[in-house]
Amino acid sequence: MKKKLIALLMCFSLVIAAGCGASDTNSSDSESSESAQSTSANDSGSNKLITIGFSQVGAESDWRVANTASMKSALSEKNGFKLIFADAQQKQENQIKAVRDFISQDVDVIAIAPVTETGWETVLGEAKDADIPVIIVDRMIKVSDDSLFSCWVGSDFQKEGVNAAEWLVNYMKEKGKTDKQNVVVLQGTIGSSAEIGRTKGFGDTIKKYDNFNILAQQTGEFTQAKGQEVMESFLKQYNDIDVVIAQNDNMAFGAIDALKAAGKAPGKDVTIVSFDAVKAAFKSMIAGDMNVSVECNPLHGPRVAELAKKLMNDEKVEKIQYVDEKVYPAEIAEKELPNRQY
Ligand code: GYE
Repeated sequence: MKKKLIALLMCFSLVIAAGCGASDTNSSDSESSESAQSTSANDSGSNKLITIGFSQVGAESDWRVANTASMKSALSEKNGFKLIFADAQQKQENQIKAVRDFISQDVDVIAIAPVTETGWETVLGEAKDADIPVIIVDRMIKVSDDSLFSCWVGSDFQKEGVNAAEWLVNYMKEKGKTDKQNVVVLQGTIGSSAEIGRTKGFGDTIKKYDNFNILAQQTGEFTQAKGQEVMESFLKQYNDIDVVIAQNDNMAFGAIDALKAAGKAPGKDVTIVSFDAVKAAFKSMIAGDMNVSVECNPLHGPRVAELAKKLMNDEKVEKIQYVDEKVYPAEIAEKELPNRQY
């Protein structure tokens, strides 16, 4: 908070200087009190925008687009922010450049939705030296020193993975399918917490059940095109796939297209389990192509705005905040679609 202390001292000396000027010259009383007033208005922060640099992952999925929209609308001028937005096109090196840019522009706060968990120490050390608080959004980071970021808000990805596995086990039980179920997993960006948590949560849970067998897992980079491509290659390698776990809805849409092109019926011959629960997934469930989507909430904008304001006011913030999420199976998709916000 060194930076804020300096700013406070500067404002304080300005107020004193304005006061001294008035008594020295004994003139233009109203003028000096006016300037002192406008200084104190800035002091209270009432009309000063908080400049926030936000390094976003990219625009790889419906989830990401909804997350960007939420951040942009919450971090608006109307709400007291000047947002500098940088799209990293799914590359961490672009994020590191963006953060350095934010530091050189001397922003008040930095927000990062990190592509991967590791590799942040150096640049966050630079932000810390510049006394700029850092809010991590969505995916997590792995750093040895917790003081390199102020707080984090996002999802419990491992729990999402566990929820997906438990849903699948119950679904097969209810269908009376006790024979061996062959599973393929379309993973997200390797090294991102969304991928790490979902892979671990699903894998650790499903291995407790003898009738499930993970045939293969491979990354589809969280995009529809790559999801389709990887599914096509799985279909060439294996002719007995019973279940597809797609670590986001967009990869599931790609996999559904690949299955249909191969003459299979997704949602029926092959069970489709997905993550995010974006509107298009509800439509896919209503069409009978997808069986379930495990919710992942992208609407972090208002939470980040609140955290940024608190940090600027030197208020205490919770270090780690998880958002609540549900599981949406196809049976309730029609009823739930009108309530979905993204
Ligand atoms: O599931 C996926 C996006 O990090 C939670 O990133 C996010 C994931 C989300 O590309 O659709």
